[in-house]
Amino acid sequence: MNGDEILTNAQFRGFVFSLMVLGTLAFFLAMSCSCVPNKSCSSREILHQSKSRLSPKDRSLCKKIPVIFDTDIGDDIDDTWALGLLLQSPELDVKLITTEVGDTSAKAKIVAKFLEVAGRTDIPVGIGLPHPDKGKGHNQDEWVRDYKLSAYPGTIYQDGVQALIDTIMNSPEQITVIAVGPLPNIAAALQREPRIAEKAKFVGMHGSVRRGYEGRAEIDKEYNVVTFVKDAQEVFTAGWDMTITPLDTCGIVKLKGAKYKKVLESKNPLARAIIENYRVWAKSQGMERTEVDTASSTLYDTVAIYLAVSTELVNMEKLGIRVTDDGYTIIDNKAKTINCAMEWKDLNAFEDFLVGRLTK
Ligand SMILES: [Ca+2]
Repeated sequence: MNGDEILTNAQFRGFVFSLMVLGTLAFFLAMSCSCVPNKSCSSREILHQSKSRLSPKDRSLCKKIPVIFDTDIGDDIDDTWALGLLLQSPELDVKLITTEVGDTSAKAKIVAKFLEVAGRTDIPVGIGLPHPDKGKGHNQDEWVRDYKLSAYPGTIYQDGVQALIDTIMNSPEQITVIAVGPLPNIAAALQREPRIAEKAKFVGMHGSVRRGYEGRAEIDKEYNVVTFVKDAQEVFTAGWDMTITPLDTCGIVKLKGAKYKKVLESKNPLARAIIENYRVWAKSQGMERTEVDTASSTLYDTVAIYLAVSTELVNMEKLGIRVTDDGYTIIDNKAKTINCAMEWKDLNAFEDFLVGRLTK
């Protein structure tokens, strides 16, 4: 071994050492970049989270969308499915849930008990405008018979409309209001504080644009619009950005066969709570037990939750939509432009998404 070789080996070791130092620095730099809070996720990352290369920690750091969920839960059962999907969607940061139409205090009990099952009593519940003329209770009374709203460990707002206004106005970020029922609360909030339309966007399950119930070729007066037409007209002409799933897309979502069975037999506490509620609701509707063992009812409201997360699986159209005095939602080029989910690109993939989330 001569002197030149010794020098060369020393230089080589120095070079390797430098590489190791640089590599270590690069590793820590990359780690710190991937852990920046509020980094945004692409819609593809959101949709295919189970297959995504994002680690669970990375996913939890994705920028969340602050939302308020306004629901007439306790009437049709699809709201309960939508609530399950909402709570299983890590992209959404639920700031408040408000109850719509009829006995809104009784309806708040379903929300509160469901949130307890989900371990999400950090979410406040706001009691919406009551309609005593619509009677007491709801179709899921049996599920909350022994539940006391006063026992909810989280916050209950007696004035849900004011809670909705305050949540929007005090938020540093734009709030997305996801509304899946008739719209008295939202219209009242717009009347009390019109500036909410500048600070929030709206995503709803409303209307029937080219198709009616169950994919019919004629349009229908859709329930959420026709039951409180004036309120729908106010919401549909407010200054906010609006996205809707009309019956055209949400009216044909139903789980059956293996997909339904996966939810029916899931041990996930939220899936179990959904099925328990479905059985109670089905009894109130005079349905046979075998129907609940076979398929879901139409899951309209779940599509509004999906639209707050992504629009990848639907064809969106920007259409002028006017709410007529008799409760239709017709295309009118002079009316406010609304983002409408008009057709499914891949309904099968949406059903997989829904089942995957509810049973994970
Ligand atoms: Ca609903």
